[in-house]
Amino acid sequence: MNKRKLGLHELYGQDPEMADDLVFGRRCHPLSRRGFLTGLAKMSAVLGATPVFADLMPAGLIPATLVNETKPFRIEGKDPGLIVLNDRPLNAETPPHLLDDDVTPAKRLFVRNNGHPPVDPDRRTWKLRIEGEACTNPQSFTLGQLARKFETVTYQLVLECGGNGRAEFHPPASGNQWTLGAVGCPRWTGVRLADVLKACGVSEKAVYVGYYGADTHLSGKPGKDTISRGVPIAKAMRPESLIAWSLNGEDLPLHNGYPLRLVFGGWPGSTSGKWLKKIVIRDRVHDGAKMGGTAYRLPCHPIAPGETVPESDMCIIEEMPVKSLITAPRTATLHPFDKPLTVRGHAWTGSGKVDRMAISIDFGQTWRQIRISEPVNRHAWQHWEVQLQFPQRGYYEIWARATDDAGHAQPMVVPGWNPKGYLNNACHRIGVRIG
Ligand SMILES: Nc1nc2c(c(=O)[nH]1)N[C@H]1C(S)=C(S)[C@@H](COP(=O)(O)O)O[C@H]1N2
Ligand SMILES: [Mo]
Repeated sequence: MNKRKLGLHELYGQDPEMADDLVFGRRCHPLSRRGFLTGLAKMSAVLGATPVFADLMPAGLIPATLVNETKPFRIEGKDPGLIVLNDRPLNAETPPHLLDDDVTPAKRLFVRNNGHPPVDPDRRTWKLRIEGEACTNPQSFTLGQLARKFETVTYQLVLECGGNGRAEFHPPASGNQWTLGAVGCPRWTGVRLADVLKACGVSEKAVYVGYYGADTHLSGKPGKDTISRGVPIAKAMRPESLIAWSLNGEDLPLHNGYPLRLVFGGWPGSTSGKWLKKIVIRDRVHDGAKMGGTAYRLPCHPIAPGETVPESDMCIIEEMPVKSLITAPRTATLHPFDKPLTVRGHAWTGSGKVDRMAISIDFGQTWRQIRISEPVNRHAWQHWEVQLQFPQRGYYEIWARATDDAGHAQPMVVPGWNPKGYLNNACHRIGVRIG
């Protein structure tokens, strides 16, 4: 069953949980009954006994006793409503109605892992190393040293995967089929990357910073990086570019990088290295894993859908484009005609800020301009809310469109096809029945 082909009218009158599953494709996904099992200890705990021939068990095989498990799939510390797109590595997105909070709770922040997180990392002994060709005074820091030597700062920053919205591209792009929920905006606490880099000596040759994390490659090969990306030195030096150890005042969740990570608000999430072990100050564009080829790069010039692009014509993604989400009501809501409907959500952009927000209930024929809040700081998402009255009973779609301060508006249709399906910032739309 393809969730995108499912008419919304088919969902009304269903048990809301069932409707939710259909809309978000949970029941349609082949992984829906899989267990997320890493390591013998965890598997034993789930099964209630140690599998005796565990080392003969094919990787990725779901223990038969769990195959008919009907309990929802759970990720430790995460909301059971997250949609698991892949369990090896773990990738899970947050449906829009669970992104309604102004500040995204840790349990509702999506997870995008390229490999396996480190096993039981310890924040007390964790060390971060700063070095590289353009670093004149290489040093290592514990978390305690970072906190003592540098000013602690907190910013609310949007983290969005470059591939968010990939599921809508045609021809399809390979990779996790993110729909809308590979985004969140929690409050991050840590130190400024700039302060740490300056203490370690940034030479005039500095062009880029790259990161290395402690996660392990799916192949199990030691020393093989899962991902090692970075940002140009100018972005690294911005005051909101962070080395963070805390999310909403708590330790980072394991899957979101515990105990230490980078956060570059407004840039592809892939720049925000998790389980951060090392930063290199480079005298050239960083050339770590997933910096080349089609990874996190776009054709430098527009192309036709499906066209192949020579590597030399691919450019690294920098700022993320303007985008918005409708977080209330959830799609497929039934609402009484005589009561105004509260519609709300967020809008954000990787550069500048969002300065116009518009809503349509007539498939884009007319747009109503609505108020949008100021961001609490640069790269925080902004909020909007409106009460809608409908002309008569019936089915409507609510469309939302944000425009940034440079005049870029969200497109109504999926924009610029590219080989890996990045940067889909098409307008979000929901269906409601007013009855
Ligand atoms: N070490 C490491 N850092 C990483 C990744 C990873 O797999 N390993 N994934 C990146 C990608 S592609 C994204 S979108 C964000 C996701 O952050 P989150 O899982 O905390 O939401 O982390 C980035 N940092
Ligand atoms: Mo990502």
